[in-house]
Amino acid sequence: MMSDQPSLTLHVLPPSHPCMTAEAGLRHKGLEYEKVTLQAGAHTAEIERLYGDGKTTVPGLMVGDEAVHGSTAILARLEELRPEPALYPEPIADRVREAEEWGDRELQDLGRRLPFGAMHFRPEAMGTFGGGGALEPAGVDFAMKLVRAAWRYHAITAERLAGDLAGLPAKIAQIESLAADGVIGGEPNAADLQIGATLRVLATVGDLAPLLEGTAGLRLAHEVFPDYAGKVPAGAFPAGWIPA
Ligand SMILES: N[C@@H](CCC(=O)N[C@@H](CS)C(=O)NCC(=O)O)C(=O)O
Repeated sequence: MMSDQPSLTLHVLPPSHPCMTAEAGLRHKGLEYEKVTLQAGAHTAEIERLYGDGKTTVPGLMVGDEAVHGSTAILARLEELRPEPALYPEPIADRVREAEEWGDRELQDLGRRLPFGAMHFRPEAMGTFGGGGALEPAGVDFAMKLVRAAWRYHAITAERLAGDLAGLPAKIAQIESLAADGVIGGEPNAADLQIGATLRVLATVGDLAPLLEGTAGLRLAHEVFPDYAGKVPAGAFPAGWIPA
C-alpha cells in the first residue's frame, strides 16, 4: 500500500511513562509505526548510537533517518507530520505547550521516584508491574536489588521522597486548575498525554489514592491510558509522609 508518511520507528523501554506519551501521540495521529522495545541497560548504547552523543533515554523516534529524541520533541514532530487531529489545538495551543512542558519538567520525575520509592517498603509488589501477582521470596530478593539500583540511579532518598509527597497536593491542584480552564481534560492533546501518563503511573501507588481520587487528572489518566498494570498496596510509605 502506498503511504503518505515516512517510516516511523519508536524506541522504548517497557514501563516508561514518557514512552506511553509518545506512543499515544502516534496512535492519536493514526500513523503507522514500528515499536522497538530495548533491553534496559543495553538501551544506553543503542539510543546514543541512533540519537547522538549524550542521549541515552527513551523515548526516541526515527522519522526516516531523522532522529527525534524525547517525548515533547516527538509530539511536536508528529504535529508537523500530520497536523490533524491536533495535539496543540487552537486557540489554546500555547497553553497546551506550556502545560506539556510543565508536565515534563515538574511532574514526570515523580513517576519514577514515587513508585520506586514505595517499592523500597513493598518490594514484593514489583511483580504486579509485569502483570503478575506479588513476588515469591526469591523474587523479592531480586526486586530489592533492582529497587536499590533505582534509588541510586534516580538519587532517591527518604528526605527527597517525603518532600515529593509534601509537594504533591500543590501539583495536583495545578492539574485541576488546568482542567478547570479547559487546557486539559477534553479531546486529548499533548498536555493530556504528558500529564496523563505520569498520573497513570502514580495511580499504581496505593498511598496516593486519597490524593488522586475524584480528580480530573486521574480521570483523564485512565481514559488515555486504560491499560497499565501495577499496584503498590497502601501503607508503603511511613505514616505521616502522605499529606492529608
Ligand atoms: N524528559 C524525557 C525523559 C526521558 C527519560 O528519563 N526516560 C527514562 C524512562 S521513563 C529512561 O530512559 N530511563 C533510562 C535511562 O535513564 O537510562 C522525556 O520525556 O523524553
